[in-house]
Amino acid sequence: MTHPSPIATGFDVEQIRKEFPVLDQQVNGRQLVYLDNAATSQKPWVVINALLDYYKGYNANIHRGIHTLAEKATKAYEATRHTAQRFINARSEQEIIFTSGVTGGLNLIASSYGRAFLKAGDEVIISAVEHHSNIVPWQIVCEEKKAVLKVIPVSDEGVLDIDAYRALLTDKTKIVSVNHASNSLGTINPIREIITAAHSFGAVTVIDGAQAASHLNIDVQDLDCDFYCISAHKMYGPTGTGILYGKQELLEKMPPYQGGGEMIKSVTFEKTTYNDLPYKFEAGTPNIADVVAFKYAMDFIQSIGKETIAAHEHSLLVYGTEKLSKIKGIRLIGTAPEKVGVLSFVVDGIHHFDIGQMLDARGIAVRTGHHCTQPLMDQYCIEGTVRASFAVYNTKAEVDQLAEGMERLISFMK
Ligand code: 7TS
Repeated sequence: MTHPSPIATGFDVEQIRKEFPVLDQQVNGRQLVYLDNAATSQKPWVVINALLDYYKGYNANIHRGIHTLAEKATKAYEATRHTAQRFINARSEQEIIFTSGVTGGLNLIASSYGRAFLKAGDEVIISAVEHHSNIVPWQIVCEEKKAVLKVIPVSDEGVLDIDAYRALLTDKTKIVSVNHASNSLGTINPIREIITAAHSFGAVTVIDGAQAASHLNIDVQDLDCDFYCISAHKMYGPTGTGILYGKQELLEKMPPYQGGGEMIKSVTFEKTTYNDLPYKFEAGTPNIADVVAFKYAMDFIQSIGKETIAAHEHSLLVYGTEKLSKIKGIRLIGTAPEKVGVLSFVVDGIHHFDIGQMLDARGIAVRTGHHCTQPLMDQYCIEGTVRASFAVYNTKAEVDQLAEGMERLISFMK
């Protein structure tokens, strides 16, 4: 979304903040300013109430019971699958697998698809801006299969070098796995171009949507990606659940990832036949409560509208970039023209952990460190950054508080 449309009239951030009870508190004697949304977002009442309602009213194991509570729980669980299918415009609900989150989804693809279809000499391409969870699973399977892992380079601004990517693609490329948006820099990657180029070499594409799902429109049919992974907790939903989307024909031919209850049709000691999609990939009792509540997070996003959310966050990004750039001593890390609401920065001579602690003393929650992107930090020759990341409930006044906090801290320390 290059130029988000103006914020819709009727968008009232103060009204939205009331939906998030955790925001209404003092931290270290100051009103909480929560700017760590790329790590995890806060939860609205509808999600909290869905969890309460489930545990208070119809907690039961799903798919197997015929009693009333089991049926109610099964319906609620499957209702989330239906909502998820529409949320990303998958062709069918069979293409929606519930996982523990993006990490769970990527490991499933690497272990199942990677182990089954990679062979010695094959190539897997990732990018320089990946989170460790989109690096390590591929390293594990590449090592096992003697396949080669290649990396798309990134410019100093944080933009992937697409010419270099095209030069990496060969007939040996079997998988291309990149994120939709970078958690450390905020860069929105040109995934449509990446997907089309990969397909022209017959490679399958995996998109890590952890940082995109609550900000950008996702239409998996339009993108034509083969796999897409999402974590619920980064989009106002509960921790411990997420979606793996996969094209049906690929999921059908993949072997199961884990064995156990639910994923089978019949078991004898001689042979097991596996269940149909999506259950083939959902072994054991799943995270029922969190999946049930996840529906309400998606409904919450849709009720505001992704474009409205993106426009609001973009205005905070533009405002914050301008404010922080003016503060002497701050160096922004990641200045790509297309970004989600992530502001990463360093201050030469002050360690990012110290900055994080001093901001916390003023009630401001930011992330510090390498953000699970160590190779990317190595490229910038830094250990880590301070990262402020925005969600629908953040305000310009909060950005002012961050800027004021930084100004005071720098003048105090230098
Ligand atoms: N991919 C990206 C791009 C991410 O930002 C994260 C989490 C993951 C994958 C893993 O997601 P999970 O839900 O399975 O843990 N990123 C961060 C972060 O930036 N700070 O804390 C977690």
